[in-house]
Amino acid sequence: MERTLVLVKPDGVQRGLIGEVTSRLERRGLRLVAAKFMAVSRELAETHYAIHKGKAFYDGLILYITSAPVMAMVWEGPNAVAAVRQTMGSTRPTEAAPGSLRHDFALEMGRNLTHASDSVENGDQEVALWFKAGELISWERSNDKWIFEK
Ligand code: DAT
Ligand code: MG
Repeated sequence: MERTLVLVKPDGVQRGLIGEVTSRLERRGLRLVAAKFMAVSRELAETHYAIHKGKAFYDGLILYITSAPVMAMVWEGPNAVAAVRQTMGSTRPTEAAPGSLRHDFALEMGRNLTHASDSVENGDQEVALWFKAGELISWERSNDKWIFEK
């Protein structure tokens, strides 16, 4: 089953939107695999955002993600990566589709509430970076067959 890392970033936590994000992913039919409320070390932030090192917004991004706790989660389902990115909306909130989280709750790229893996490969890597194998729960939901075709 495809898995993706989701972070409710510090702004989402501070604004009391953990429930809103979680609720939308549950409602979509995705299945929760792991969750932890945590402070993000500078080292973890730098590894997670290594691809953006050297860009103009990098220092601000590291400060932002380490500034307050985040809610880190793993979600799974068919096409989980694409489904979660769609539910989050585009990186720039003013370009996010109406009804997406970033459209409904954000205005600026530097305060865009959530992170979601952008490919299946990155999803696997990010899940391994943020969670230990023993923290990932494989389980069956009673209504899975009404949401997952196979
Ligand atoms: P996403 O979070 O949608 O995957 P990304 O991986 O391209 O976007 O960038 C990571 C974060 O960095 C993004 O959520 C907000 C910030 N960011 C990206 N591009 C930016 C830019 N041009 N100016 C300011 N912040 C930016
Ligand atoms: Mg990204």
